[in-house]
Amino acid sequence: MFCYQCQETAKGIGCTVRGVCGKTPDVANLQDLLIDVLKGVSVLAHLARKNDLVIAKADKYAFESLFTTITNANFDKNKILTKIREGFEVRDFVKQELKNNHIDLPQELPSCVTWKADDDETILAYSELVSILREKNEDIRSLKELLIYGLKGMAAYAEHAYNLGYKNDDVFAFMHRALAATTEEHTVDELVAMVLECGKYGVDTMALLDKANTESYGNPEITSVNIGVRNNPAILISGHDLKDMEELLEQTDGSGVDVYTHSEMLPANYYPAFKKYEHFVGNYGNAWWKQKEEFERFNGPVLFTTNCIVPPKSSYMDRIYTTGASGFEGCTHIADRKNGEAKDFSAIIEHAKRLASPKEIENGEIVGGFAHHQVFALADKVVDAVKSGAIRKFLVMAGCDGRMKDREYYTEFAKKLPNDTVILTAGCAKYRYNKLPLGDINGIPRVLDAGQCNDSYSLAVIALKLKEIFELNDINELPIAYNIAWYEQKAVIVLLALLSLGVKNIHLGPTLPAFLSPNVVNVLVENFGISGIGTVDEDIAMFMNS
Ligand code: SF4
Ligand code: SF3
Repeated sequence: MFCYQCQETAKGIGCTVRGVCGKTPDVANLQDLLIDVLKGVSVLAHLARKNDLVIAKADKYAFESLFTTITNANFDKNKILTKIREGFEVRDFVKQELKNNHIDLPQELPSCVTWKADDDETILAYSELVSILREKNEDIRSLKELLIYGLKGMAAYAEHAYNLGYKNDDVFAFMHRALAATTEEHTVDELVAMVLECGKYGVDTMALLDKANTESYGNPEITSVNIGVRNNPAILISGHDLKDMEELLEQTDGSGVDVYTHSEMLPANYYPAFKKYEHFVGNYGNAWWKQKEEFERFNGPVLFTTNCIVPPKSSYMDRIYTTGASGFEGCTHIADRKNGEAKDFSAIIEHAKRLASPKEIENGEIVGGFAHHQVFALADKVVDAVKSGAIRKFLVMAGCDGRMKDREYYTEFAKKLPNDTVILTAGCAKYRYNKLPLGDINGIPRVLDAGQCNDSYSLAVIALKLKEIFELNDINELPIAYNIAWYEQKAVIVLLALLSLGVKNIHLGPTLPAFLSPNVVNVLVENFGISGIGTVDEDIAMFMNS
């Protein structure tokens, strides 16, 4: 196996024996093959689209497959094997559609369009041959993988929107075009252009998901979220999928089972449609990587709607449920919706009833809900604070958290920031500082949480609005600095989206991605001023003086 798609990759180079995340070599190789089969589907789907033929089955297969291979989403070998087999069928289906429409296939087709096998053994053996290291040119590999990781993040957001009945056909067309491009010979310049285009479609996808979420559940509003517990049996829901959240709340209503959010589901507390449920108690625990000790104490079952799963300890493994793109061998998987009907959460609800109530690990409240609509409602206050000098700088600190010790940087950074600064955050990166007593500026909290990682879109919308209010020509003239933490591929699409909006001088940490070759790093430094992080004191001095 060789995988270097996340920030915690072994030795900062690549996982080769077993993933730091816990991914086995079999699963890693099968995920490579799944992407390879998907490329074959996309070569054909792109050809179809060039001839005005849209094949919805190929679109759905694309975002589901990409999402399944995102870090910490799916560790289940059988699920990946099933998805690979489904890919063979989708490929055949698209070929047939092309034939029916008299669209000729090219004479020479890459192996991703043609290779096929029935038995697990042959598939497993072949999966070892489709490593990303097949591409020998380091810069080309770097750019192609950067593109694919951007697509993975985009696919996750596209799937959440799709689950709510929203889709953007141009996004699907781009996914196929970009995946097809990774099977072709392209120059560095061409691939750089495509990576930036990926950022543009990333913005569109996040805008679509924002629309889907807010039209379905209302605009997030300032909310004090309880972080303590009650004395009822309960379910903990993790991940990012709000449709699952809705259906779980609906089905637990009146059952005597409480619901708590975990990690990236915390922002569900900010939505009017969810806040109305009396049995929706609040948030339990912290970012994903602390789940081993926290799940032990929660006592009740845990539902993963997406990443990030840490391979569970045997002591609570029977309490872990997965659904959607997530999966873990040995855990119960809740099946997808069929014929427009809700998922059936009765098994996890009945399981919860048999278990003890959660053990308290902390108490009190945290405040969030500062997505674009809420911040615009406070715009006068914010603008006055900037004009009077009460707020000197905003620091965008969106992104991911992770388990590595060097992420303590972000807690220290937040603590040491001058009192006339405000942190704008989104994603699970917030857990490094969202429980610190950082106070407020004229009633504006010094940490404004917009929501999940995809709600970084809100932060961009806020920046664009401020640019308009202050009548500036360039988004980079605002008193906003970007110190982003990344871990998995959703942060990659957030980064590419910010670049496509013209944001410069983003600092990315705790380390730069291993998949960026030195030459690709140079391109990003020269064109966008991207850099890593330094020490807390040096960085604060640099941000405050820039
Ligand atoms: Fe390693 Fe990250 Fe890949 Fe897991 S996802 S195998 S930790 S690089
Ligand atoms: Fe976190 Fe996994 Fe990325 Fe949605 S839950 S931000 S790491």
